[in-house]
Amino acid sequence: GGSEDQKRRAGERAAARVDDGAVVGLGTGSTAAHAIRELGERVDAGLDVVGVPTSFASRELAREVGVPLADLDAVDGVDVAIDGADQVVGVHSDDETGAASSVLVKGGGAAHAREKLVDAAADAFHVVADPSKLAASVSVPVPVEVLPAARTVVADAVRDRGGDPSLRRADRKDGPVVTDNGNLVLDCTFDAVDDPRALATALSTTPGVVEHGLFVDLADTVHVGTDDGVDVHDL
Ligand code: DER
Repeated sequence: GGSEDQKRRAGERAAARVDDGAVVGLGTGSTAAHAIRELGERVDAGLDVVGVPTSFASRELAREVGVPLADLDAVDGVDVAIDGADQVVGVHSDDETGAASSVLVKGGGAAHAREKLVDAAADAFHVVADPSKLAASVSVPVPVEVLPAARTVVADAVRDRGGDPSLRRADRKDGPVVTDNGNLVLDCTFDAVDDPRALATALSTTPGVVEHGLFVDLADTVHVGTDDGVDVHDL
């Protein structure tokens, strides 16, 4: 993975562009956490923002650093969302002319259901990442949040599409990870994802799937933190 300094540069740059008076979607994960901390600093300096958290974790951090909060159903739209990713497919940090990607893999933190809700609701969605997240194709497991009762039938459907599903186990709890929404997560490995949009549609239309980690055509930019600064790519 990338360095903490790279993640911090990306998160802080995205937070720096937030306008006064904005409603900001607060992403989940260690890179987005840097953006939330920077927003806390800016609030201390007088910035007027309202954050819409995407997880218990991002809500907790926002409260800790003093970013005012509101639920999605209490605001009139989201101006900008800042969130991390497990993979950003197709963007080459050293190739300005590369075809911009519009496929992310998210869900490393099992927060992708509310992340996708808030990220998609935002007028602008900025991904924050380090270079290790950039890839030419989907090459990490695709997290799929499922209703607990649907675990086996969704696993069968994933296998039917050539995927290898594994129930995400908890580290310091017996049994599986349970999401903020009370559901389970199948991490689905695919040998090759030639058509991410088709896979996304297939997963979305599988009964029992609450949300999957393929974010297609949602992100507007990716801020890639490097050792020298931040590369910003339009998507
Ligand atoms: O769970 C998520 O979607 C997170 O954004 C994750 O994908 C990125 O987490 P990281 O910034 O800690 O790598």
